[in-house]
Amino acid sequence: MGSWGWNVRPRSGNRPLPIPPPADFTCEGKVDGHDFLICQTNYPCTQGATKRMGDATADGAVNGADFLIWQTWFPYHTADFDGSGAADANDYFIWRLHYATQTGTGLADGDADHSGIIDYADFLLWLGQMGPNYSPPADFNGDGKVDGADWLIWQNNLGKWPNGGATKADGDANGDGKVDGLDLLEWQRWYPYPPIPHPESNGPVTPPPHP
Ligand SMILES: [Ca+2]
Ligand SMILES: [Ca+2]
Ligand SMILES: [Ca+2]
Ligand SMILES: [Ca+2]
Repeated sequence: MGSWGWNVRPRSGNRPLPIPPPADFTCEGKVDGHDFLICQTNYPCTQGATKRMGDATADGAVNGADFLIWQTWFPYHTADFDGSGAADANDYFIWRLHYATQTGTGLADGDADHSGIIDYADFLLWLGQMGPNYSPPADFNGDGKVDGADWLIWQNNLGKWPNGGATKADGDANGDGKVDGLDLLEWQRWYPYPPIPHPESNGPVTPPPHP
């Protein structure tokens, strides 16, 4: 096992991939038809099988149980772009950076669906893994958006808790119990959220062939 605990922002280049789901036999961050084919090719196998051969249950066999696991996961595209072990806020900022600049292409740059382009579909996959009710740290009124209403909450409460005690609903985005300039910075980091979709036609195209 490697160390999955690193928490650094990624750079382009060599980076370990996120923890792959049990049915991701090719270990590239997605569960798709290619993984099914691997399972099918090696079925039936009663001993000595590995995950790369289609053994999702780690019992050394490739059998019906592995197909069921594949079914449970399919279709899956991880949105854990930084390899932290889970989709989280840092992954969102990785996606947004490359979405804005149109420079990334790989999973580590935010291409969750491996389409060869960083687009809004990748954001939706990330959001799906955060949960439909995800509320960013700067979403003070909890409506799932970071907008002017949240900014007003921050402004109205600025400086009211010099010794701590403020909550997210009061305008404390960074969890230090105060409402101050750091929380405004966090609001600015997120605003606007959800991100505004833009036409995808100006990005790098030519998606790689899918298995
Ligand atoms: Ca992550
Ligand atoms: Ca994509
Ligand atoms: Ca809000
Ligand atoms: Ca704060």
